[in-house]
Amino acid sequence: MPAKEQRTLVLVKPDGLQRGLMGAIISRLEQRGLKPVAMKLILIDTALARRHYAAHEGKAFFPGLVQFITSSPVVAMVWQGKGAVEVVRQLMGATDPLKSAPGTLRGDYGLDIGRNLVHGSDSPEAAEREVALFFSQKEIVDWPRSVEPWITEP
Ligand code: D4T
Repeated sequence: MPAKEQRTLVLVKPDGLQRGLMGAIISRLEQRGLKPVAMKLILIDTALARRHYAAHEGKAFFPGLVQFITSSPVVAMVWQGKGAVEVVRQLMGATDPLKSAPGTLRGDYGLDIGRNLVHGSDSPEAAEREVALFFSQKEIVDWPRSVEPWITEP
C-alpha cells in the first residue's frame, strides 16, 4: 500500500441490507475514489460484536447495539485510499442521523441513532484493530487499479 494511503473498515449494517441500500452505500465510496480491497457478507456472532464494540461495554445502549448488529447479515469491507479513515467518516455523517448533514449517507437515508446504516473506523488505530478483527491477511487483496493516477497525483 502506498505510504500516503490508509485502510479502513466499513460495515453496511443489518438495516442497510434489509432496506436494499447496500449498493447505494458502496456506490458513494466508489464514486469518491476509494478502492475496495476486501469484502464479504457475514452474520456477526455475539463474540465478534462484543469485541468490535468493546469500547461501549457497560453503556445503556450496548445490549441493543449487540442485538441489532447480530440480528441480520452485514457486508464487511476494507476500503483503501488517501485519507480513507476521515473520508469515510465524512461520507457517513454524524452518529445520529438526525444530526447528519444532507448529502451524507446517514443524513440521506437514516432517522434513528440505533439504525444508522453504516460503520466506519474512527481513527487509523481503530482501523488497524477492526480490519484485523474481520479479515485475515489472505482476504485482503492488494490489486492495482489503472484509474489511480486520475484520482491521486502520483
Ligand atoms: P459506528 O461505531 O457504528 O460506526 O458508529 P459511530 O462511530 O458513528 O458511533 P459510536 O461508536 O459512538 O457508536 C456506536 C454505535 O452505537 C449506536 N449508538 C450510539 C446507539 O444506539 N445509541 C447511542 O446513544 C450511541 C451514542 C450507534 C452507533
